[in-house]
Amino acid sequence: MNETRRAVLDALADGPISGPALADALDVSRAAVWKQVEALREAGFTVESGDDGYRLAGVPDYGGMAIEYGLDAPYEVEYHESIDSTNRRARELAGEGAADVVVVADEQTGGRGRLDREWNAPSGGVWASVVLRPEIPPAQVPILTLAAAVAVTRAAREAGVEAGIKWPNDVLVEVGGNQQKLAGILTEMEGEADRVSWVVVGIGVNVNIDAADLPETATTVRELVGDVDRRTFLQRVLEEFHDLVEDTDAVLPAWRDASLTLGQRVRVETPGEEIIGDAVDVAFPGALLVETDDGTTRVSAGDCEHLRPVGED
Ligand code: BT5
Repeated sequence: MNETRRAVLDALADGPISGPALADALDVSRAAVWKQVEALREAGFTVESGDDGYRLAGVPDYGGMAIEYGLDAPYEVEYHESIDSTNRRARELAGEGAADVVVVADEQTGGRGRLDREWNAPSGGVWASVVLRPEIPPAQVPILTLAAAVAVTRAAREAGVEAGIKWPNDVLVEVGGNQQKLAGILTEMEGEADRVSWVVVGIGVNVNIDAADLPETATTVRELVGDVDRRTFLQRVLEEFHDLVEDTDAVLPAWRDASLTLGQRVRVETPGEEIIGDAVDVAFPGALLVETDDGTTRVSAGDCEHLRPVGED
């Protein structure tokens, strides 16, 4: 959102304020104020105009400006009602040099998971891809994926959903003895050996959606606690994510706190082999430490399955 628009919104929220007073405060013409007010109304904001001036009376449920408004993170939002994949679009923007932009869609028609798997993304979910240009080597990028999982878990818990993380990036909820998937993260990047050029962190959360519209292993916020304010939910995810990106030392302790994997017997399918053992810890930038019969193995990537808690027969 540009500076003027943000200033207009803030002034209207503190309103009522007259057109001339607003023009004076922002040092723009009255016609420019009028144009800004019209643009806000078109974006779904309710701007009342009375005898004493303009006043902000309502923010739209969702949409680019609505998500940016009140967002305590320095991201610009590009919003689509419908798009194939927010990650695909974010990669395109990243290639054009974008930074700190979040692509958000109400629905995705070609959402993707890891390893080119399909991701169901009907209307009502939170589908968002953050473009970052961090000054880190590619090998450290997994910490950003973990940060996203922590951010989603925190937002979910604030919404009353007892979510936890399965290594590395699945946000799950225990439903009737089964762990069902509430959210997934897909991180993509481009870079040289020593420095990334860009990173796209794609976050998909099943928010106001019927679980019946998703794979059997999925659950949704609607199913668990009823519909929530999707705008606030996404804002909280982005704010928590931004804080962790700025302070990556805080990621692993937070991840451990939210983890469902540590203390479990696990089977991890890696590209080369299958590892079975006890998940004992996570190490920077995101490796799982698994104690096997042959000692402790450090697993950097793979699909993890929880077998049973350590010590339980
Ligand atoms: C993931 O992959 O969990 C990463 C998902 C990332 C989605 C976001 S949405 C915004 C951005 N734009 C994109 O195009 N993608 C990102 P993975 O661990 O591979 O899990 C994929 C598997 O989860 C699928 O094979 C299904 O079994 C299952 N699945 C598909 N849709 C689901 C959903 N909505 N909820 C839960 N599980 C789902």
